[in-house]
Amino acid sequence: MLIDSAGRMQTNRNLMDEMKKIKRVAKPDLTLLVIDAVVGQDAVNQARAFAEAVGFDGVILTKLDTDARGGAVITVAEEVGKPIYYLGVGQGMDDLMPFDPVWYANRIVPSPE
Ligand SMILES: Nc1nc2c(ncn2[C@@H]2O[C@H](COP(=O)(O)OP(=O)(O)OP(=O)(O)O)[C@@H](O)[C@H]2O)c(=O)[nH]1
Ligand SMILES: [Mg+2]
Repeated sequence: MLIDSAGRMQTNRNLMDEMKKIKRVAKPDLTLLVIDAVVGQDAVNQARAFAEAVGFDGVILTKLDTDARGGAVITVAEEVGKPIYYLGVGQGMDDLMPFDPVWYANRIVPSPE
């Protein structure tokens, strides 16, 4: 079963408390934080706040089909120490791809070929 919470700002204390309760009650096997690549470096603040308040096992990074490169997840991976599970590359059902580090590295720093 997949539980999709409504989105929330990490600065909204009531909604973060609600998220803690969802996790406490639902006892999920896996908790994924969805980060929109368009938010830039704020991804790091989001991840820190969610790690502290709720805890998560990994990240889905969306909107890599846009101009955003999502480089902040490198800081997230280093600081919070959680893997990236999927990359969002479009608006369709099939546009979640399993994280491929080589594809992602090329997306950030394009190789000559
Ligand atoms: N281009 C592109 N659009 C995306 C991607 N992921 C989501 N979107 C679009 O972004 C918009 C918001 O996506 P949602 O999945 O509703 O975002 P959300 O974070 O669940 O939003 P709330 O539930 O309202 O907090 C929709 O129009 C999606 O189609 C992506 O990887 N690429
Ligand atoms: Mg949603």
